[in-house]
Amino acid sequence: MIINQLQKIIHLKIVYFGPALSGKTTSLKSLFNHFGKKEDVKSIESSISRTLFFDYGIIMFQNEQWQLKINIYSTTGQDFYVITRPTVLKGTDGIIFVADSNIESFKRNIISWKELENYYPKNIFNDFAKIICLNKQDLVNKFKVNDFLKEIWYQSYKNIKLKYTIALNGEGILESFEQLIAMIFNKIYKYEMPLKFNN
Ligand SMILES: Nc1nc2c(ncn2[C@@H]2O[C@H](COP(=O)(O)OP(=O)(O)O)[C@@H](O)[C@H]2O)c(=O)[nH]1
Ligand SMILES: [Mg+2]
Repeated sequence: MIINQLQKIIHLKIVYFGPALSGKTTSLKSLFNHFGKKEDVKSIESSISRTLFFDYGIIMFQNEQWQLKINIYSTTGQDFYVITRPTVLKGTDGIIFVADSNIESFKRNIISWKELENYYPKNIFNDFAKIICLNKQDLVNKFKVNDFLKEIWYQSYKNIKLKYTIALNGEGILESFEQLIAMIFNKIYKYEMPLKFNN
C-alpha cells in the first residue's frame, strides 16, 4: 500500500492467485464487468487463451477527499511461468485465492495454496487479508469443503475468509472483492489512519 498524503491517493495491490484454470481470469473479468470496465483488463495470453504472464487492471474509487486506486493482478497458473509469480506477489495488500471446486482439482488447490504460503514469512502471510473463493460452485462433482480446509490448516490463519463463487456468471465475485477491501481497511483503522471511504 502506498499512501500519498499530498495528492490524497491510496494505492492498493490485490492479487488473484490459484491453480491453473481455477477461474482467476474469469473472476477478474467478471469483477471489471461489474464496474463497466471489462475492456480495461489487460491480459497477455497464449494462442489457446491461457494467461501467459498475468492479467492486470485498475479500479478507482473516489470520495470527497481521497482517491483509492486498486491495482489488480492475476497470476499465471502455468508452472512454466512460475518465475513471474514472485514479482506479481510483491507488495501485495490482499489476496483472493481462487480454488477450483472440481473434485479432480483438489490436490492442485492444496499445492497452489502451499506455494502461495511459501512466498511469505509466516507472520507476513498471516497479516495481510486473504479470501479463499471456492469457485465453480455450479459443478456437480465438488470436493468437500471441510476436507480442503483441514488440509490447508484453515483454522491456523488470521485475516482469512471463505467465499463461494461462480466466476462464469459473476456470482459472489463482487462480494468477495468488497470483503477483501473491507478487511484491508479494517487493518488500517487498527493503525488509526484517518481514512473514511464511501465509494
Ligand atoms: N463451470 C465453471 N467453469 C468456470 C468457472 N469459472 C471459470 N470457469 C472455466 O474454467 C476455465 C479456466 O478459467 P480461467 O479464468 O481461464 O482460469 P485461470 O487459469 O485461473 O485464469 C475456463 O474454461 C472457464 O470458462 C465457474 O465458476 N464454473
Ligand atoms: Mg488466467
